[in-house]
Amino acid sequence: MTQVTAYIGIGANLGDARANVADAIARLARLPGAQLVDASPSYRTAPIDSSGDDYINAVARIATTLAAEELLQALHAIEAQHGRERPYRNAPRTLDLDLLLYGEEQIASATLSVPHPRITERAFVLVPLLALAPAITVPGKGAASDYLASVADQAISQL
Ligand code: PH2
Ligand code: MG
Ligand code: MG
Repeated sequence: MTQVTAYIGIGANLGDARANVADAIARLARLPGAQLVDASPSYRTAPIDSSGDDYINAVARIATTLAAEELLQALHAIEAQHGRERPYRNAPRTLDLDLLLYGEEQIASATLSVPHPRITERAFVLVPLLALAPAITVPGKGAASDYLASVADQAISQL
């Protein structure tokens, strides 16, 4: 079966955020239909359009035979296992798993926007993504590294 390389954005700022991010990576490694290929370091980041404590963020690269929608459902299931609640948009969360990139595909459905629409606007995604894949391009947007300068004012430090 065809393997697709996908990138998952991981974020948490409630509870033991560091442990939640580490556990998310471990759960991705065990996900049926997917193999964890690599994970970025974790970073402490200031909330962007969000509130509460600083976030812990990372990005994982997987190889998967799951369809994009199946992968999204699997990510939601892992969030649910961490007790994720959604009281309002961008509320603090125990765990957020976003499908950033799914091969070279561009998907715009009722449930899924890939590439993630704000990849190039957020240091908490761009910096770990580029740590894993320095030459990566974002379908429709070009080289991810071209956007680093525009997020240089967003606080981020590697743990
Ligand atoms: N996620 C958001 C909104 N704001 N800010 C940081 N630093 N890290 C995040 O993961 C994050 C955010 C929406 O999912
Ligand atoms: Mg998110
Ligand atoms: Mg999300």
